[in-house]
Amino acid sequence: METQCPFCSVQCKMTVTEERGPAGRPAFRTEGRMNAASEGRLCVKGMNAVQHAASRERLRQPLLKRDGEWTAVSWPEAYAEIRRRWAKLQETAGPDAIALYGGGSLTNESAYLLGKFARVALRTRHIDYNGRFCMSAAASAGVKTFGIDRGLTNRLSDIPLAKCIILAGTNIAECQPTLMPYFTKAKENGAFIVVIDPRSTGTSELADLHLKVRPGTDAALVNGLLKVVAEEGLVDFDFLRGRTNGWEAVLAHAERQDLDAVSNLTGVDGEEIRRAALSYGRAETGMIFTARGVEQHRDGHLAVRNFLNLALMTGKIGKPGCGYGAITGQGNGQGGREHGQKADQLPGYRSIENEADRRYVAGVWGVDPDDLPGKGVSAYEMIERAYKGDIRSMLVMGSNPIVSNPNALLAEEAMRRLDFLVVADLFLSETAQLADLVLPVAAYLESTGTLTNLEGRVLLREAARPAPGEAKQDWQVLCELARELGEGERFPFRSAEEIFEELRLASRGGIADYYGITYDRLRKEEGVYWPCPFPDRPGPGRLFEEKFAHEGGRAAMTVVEGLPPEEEPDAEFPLLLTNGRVLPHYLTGVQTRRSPALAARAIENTIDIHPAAARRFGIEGGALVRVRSRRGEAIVRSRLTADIREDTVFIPMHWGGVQNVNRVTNPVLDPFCRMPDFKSCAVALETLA
Ligand SMILES: Nc1nc2c(c(=O)[nH]1)N[C@H]1C(S)=C(S)[C@@H](COP(=O)(O)OP(=O)(O)OC[C@H]3O[C@@H](n4cnc5c(=O)[nH]c(N)nc54)[C@H](O)[C@@H]3O)O[C@H]1N2
Ligand SMILES: Nc1nc2c(c(=O)[nH]1)N[C@H]1C(S)=C(S)[C@@H](COP(=O)(O)OP(=O)(O)OC[C@H]3O[C@@H](n4cnc5c(=O)[nH]c(N)nc54)[C@H](O)[C@@H]3O)O[C@H]1N2
Ligand code: SF4
Ligand SMILES: [Mo]
Repeated sequence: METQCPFCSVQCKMTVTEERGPAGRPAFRTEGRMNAASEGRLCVKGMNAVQHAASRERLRQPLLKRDGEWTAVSWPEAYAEIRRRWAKLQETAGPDAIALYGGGSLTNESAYLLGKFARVALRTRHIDYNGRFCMSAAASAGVKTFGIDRGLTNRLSDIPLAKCIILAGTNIAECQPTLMPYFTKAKENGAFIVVIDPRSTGTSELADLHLKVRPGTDAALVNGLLKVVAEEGLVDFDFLRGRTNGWEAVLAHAERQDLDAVSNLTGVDGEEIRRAALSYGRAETGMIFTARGVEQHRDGHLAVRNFLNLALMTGKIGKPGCGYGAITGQGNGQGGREHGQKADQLPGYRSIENEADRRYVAGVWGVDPDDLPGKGVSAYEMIERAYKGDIRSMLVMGSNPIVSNPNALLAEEAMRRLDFLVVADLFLSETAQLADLVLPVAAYLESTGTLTNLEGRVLLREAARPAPGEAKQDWQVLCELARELGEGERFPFRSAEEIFEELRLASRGGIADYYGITYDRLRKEEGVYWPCPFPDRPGPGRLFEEKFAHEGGRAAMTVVEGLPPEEEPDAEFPLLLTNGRVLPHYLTGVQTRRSPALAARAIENTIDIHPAAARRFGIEGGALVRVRSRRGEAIVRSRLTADIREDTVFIPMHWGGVQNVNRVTNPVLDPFCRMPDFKSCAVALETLA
């Protein structure tokens, strides 16, 4: 069976062979398959991805909760139940009482259809998705600075051409492992690698210079880098004058910075800031990559914009070996953010608040533009509205919100307060356990659709195996449900390809233009970069060679103030908590904890503590530790390691229940993009008696 790994944004291609194992049970062999991104490599998650897909815990039938007990029901019964419950709510509380919550693992077709379903079948403004927690800061920064949000401005094959690479808040060795050879190749070619991360990681092993930044202070750190670039005459004035707006103010602001103050705030030595700036500024070519370490903060949008200021200030973009990358997270983290799952978005990256955009998409959908609802609110704000009772029902498709939202205890209570919660999933996830109705859906091996990888390359993944039991594809559920609601006419699709044909039209002329891409083309060409307006021409591998995507062709620079973390440690909560990922697990762990080979590599959640901090707070290695913040507490096992800053602790995000780090995290939102401040909050530790 030819397929693609369901996990991260590299979307490694693979071949899975079904064999007969011991006692006649099916067994599987997985091998990497040649493709332009991973070049045939697979990481341990891809190697074992078949285990969860073939798990006996897969949902096989719709389940309805009656008096607290699950009862298997037929699909028609499930749809009828949804119709009854929703009709009543719409009548008594209005269309906005129903919300949809999507995900970045959905195919482009399902994500597109979910957006259409919200606006056309339900006419609710309430739709958003888990990518709000993932790509929103980098996405909004790309749109504001460049006029377009495509994660990588370059092909992966440009990486080995860069002579200096800055990896800020990105742990590629654990999160996109099959991309590591691009960076090792760059290093062999003489690249100088700067890693910015509060911890030593598999990625920082590549570094020539590691800036162990204090969590939440990246924007300030970049101001320090800009200061040195300005002082040392490393500014590319020709580039700034010819291709950007706003550079004068950014330069003046950089010149005013005090390197000692930056050093105090960020916890990075001034000399190291100088070395990093000189290495990048003097290098002939250079690339900057950011990921969630920089972005998941209350100032994530501006922190990314400051890195973009740095790239522009030195003219390092739009040329071979020069560019920027926001390393996309989920399998379809890129495509999932382009076609209307976002609260303010219509397909093709169009805006739901723009009259012309509304008219165009309404035309494709055959509805009156005035009937399209307005903009809704972000994922965490939908949770808050559910908590307050303004949202009364939710359909969750492809996410596990009670584990992945910040302030998870509130998220859980919000879900409990809903009148009617429907979850479409492969498994009885933590969120599904709270549902009134659970719908079984097909996994990656069993569903056809397109996914857009981190480079902005659209890939076709075809179904290789039937879904277990009565599980259906996500888009199929939406079409059938639309029919039940009397809206079938606008959801007549019999295949993913038919949906893609409509998506092509709906995205045509938009920023994320897929019009030139067809299934036939994808079968022949392996993948096509967007924007791709013409069926007979390739999409661009490298963006911004001549102009940026804003009207007038110039990039927009902006002054960024360096802020301290929102919650500075104090006597009651003396440490800064950050969090992230480990190699064998994926997101909330619903899938990887059900894969024996992956689960065995990390069976419980842990907290990394510096030995000096552990001494100070009387924590021994291997002890169960209660981690407390102003929101709540989690219980995890301690690991003493000098890899982390003394003032910082780190907890992975892959476990629910009392091990869930999000019981502790801070839900304050970035005002520009509504990204929560996941990655810094003040905590206290104590050993569990
Ligand atoms: N194994 C694995 N791979 C994955 C995933 C997974 O769950 N597991 N998830 C996928 C998804 S959806 C995503 S979004 C990506 C995420 O990919 P990444 O963003 O690379 O992953 P994280 O571990 O969340 O964070 C990256 C690094 O940021 C550091 N960091 C924490 N706080 C700060 C800070 O304030 N500043 C800086 N500069 N660094 C900081 C952390 O120590 C960590 O090493 O990975 C994708 N790949
Ligand atoms: N503290 C902290 N919290 C974080 C983060 C962090 O770094 N730190 N990172 C954030 C980020 S970047 C992300 S992306 C989110 C992710 O958070 P979630 O959206 O909660 O992530 P998953 O665990 O992938 O949940 C996906 C669910 O969908 C199911 N699923 C898988 N494939 C399909 C499919 O094709 N169709 C359907 N219907 N269901 C499917 C899975 O079984 C699983 O239950 O978490 C965010 N939360
Ligand atoms: S998790 Fe990512 S890097 Fe690993 S095999 Fe899957 S797609 Fe490739
Ligand atoms: Mo993500």
